[in-house]
Amino acid sequence: MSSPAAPGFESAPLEFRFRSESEMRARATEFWLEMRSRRTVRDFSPQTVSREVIEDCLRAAGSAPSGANLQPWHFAVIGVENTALRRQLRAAAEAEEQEFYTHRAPAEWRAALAPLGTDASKPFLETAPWVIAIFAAQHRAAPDGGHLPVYYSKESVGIATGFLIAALHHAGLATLTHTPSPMNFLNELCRRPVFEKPFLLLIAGYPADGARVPKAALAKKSLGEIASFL
Ligand code: IYR
Repeated sequence: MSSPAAPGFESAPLEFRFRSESEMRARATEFWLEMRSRRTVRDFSPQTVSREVIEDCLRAAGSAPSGANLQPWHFAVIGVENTALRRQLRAAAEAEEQEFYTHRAPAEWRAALAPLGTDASKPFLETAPWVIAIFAAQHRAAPDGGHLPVYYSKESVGIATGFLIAALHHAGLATLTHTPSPMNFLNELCRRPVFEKPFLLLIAGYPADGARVPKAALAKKSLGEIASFL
């Protein structure tokens, strides 16, 4: 059965590959195990990673679903060769983070972060091969020069970011989701309009030799804790 296209709009045939139950189960397990092996890494190697890899991962991110398919995301990619911008980025992020860790973060937030060993020092912003600043548009340009709304911007950009993290991991890279707060400085540094709200910074590259992860980060809730079948 095919559903009718909305009147006045064209449709295209759905490309969907049906898989056997056993193939589906094997693939679901394989993907879970692959995703489970992802770790947030805080120590990056300066080893370079080709732009082509990052481009395909960004294409994967751009394939995400979004409210009314308006794709309200922008990925500002800053290569390691852009040393001046990287230096500015690090200085601005560390200034905010210094404030955060010493004053702004409430005690219980600091306590929640303590086992992860994060601090205001962000050397990876200068040394990791790729830094991707992700922006969420709050509206879009109208043909008359005014503004039109976008829908579910945060949800859409969150989904696309999840795709990007999964794609980078699948490609064989380590990532770090970094959230300097507030991160308004990113608009100016990345030359993005003010109606695009910084969403997060994603750092990608190889882990440094001997990189370690906090044991606390390995503890993931069980299926019974995160899901209920009603
Ligand atoms: N924004 C700070 C602090 C931080 C917050 C959360 I929530 C983390 O999971 C990790 C760190 C930073 O990025 O260091």
